[in-house]
Amino acid sequence: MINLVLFGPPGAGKGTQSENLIAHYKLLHLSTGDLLRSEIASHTELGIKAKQFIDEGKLVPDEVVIGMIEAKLKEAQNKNGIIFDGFPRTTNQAVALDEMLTRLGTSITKMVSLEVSQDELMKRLLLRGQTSGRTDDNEETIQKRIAEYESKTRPVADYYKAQNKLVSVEGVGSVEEIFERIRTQIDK
Ligand code: B4P
Repeated sequence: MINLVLFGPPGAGKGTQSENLIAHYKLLHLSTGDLLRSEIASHTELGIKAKQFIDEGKLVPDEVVIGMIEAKLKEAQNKNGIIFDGFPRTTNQAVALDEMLTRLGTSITKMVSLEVSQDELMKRLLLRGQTSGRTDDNEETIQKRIAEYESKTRPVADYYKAQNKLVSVEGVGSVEEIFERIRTQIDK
């Protein structure tokens, strides 16, 4: 099994690169951002709670996202592996993920970290905001999301570095160029 964590700040291109990776390696895609947005659209209790955090640019509490991932992991059984997109975003989530995968007799293969400057992130997300309808793609909320990333999410890279699983990829260039860089790292 190939189990990948796709990592990077908001707008780094995690969702974009996931699409190519899923098709190429036949992986199950688990995006906590997509799962949360789908809960919000369905007006579930979880969605109503999550929306308050997302609209403020804050991370949704760990127990909410960990529970959501645990429920979805069962779907991975007939796949080559899983791509975790936007999860884990805190060290607590990373520890919980390791425990869940150990119980399933598997583990994370690599974490791919997409490196993009803050100016470029802001540019991309403001552009997406013009058409996405996402309530968190406005300048004030993007600033908060980047700050939340720096304080709570960036340390997750050290967690995987300590396990010798972290690989960094330059995340600026065409979508195809970046995909080739990621593929080279995974196939090593
Ligand atoms: P996510 O949905 O994960 O959103 P993201 O970080 O904004 O997106 P991503 O990096 O995937 O960007 P994309 O490819 O779309 O999270 C949203 C919110 O949900 C979080 O803020 C948080 O509140 C909550 N949440 C999610 N997971 C959580 C967790 N585990 N714990 C707690 N809370 C959680 O790319 C962005 C834009 O750039 C797109 O418009 C794209 O077209 C463009 N782009 C991509 N690649 C490009 C390239 N090479 N060149 C130019 N533009 C590019």
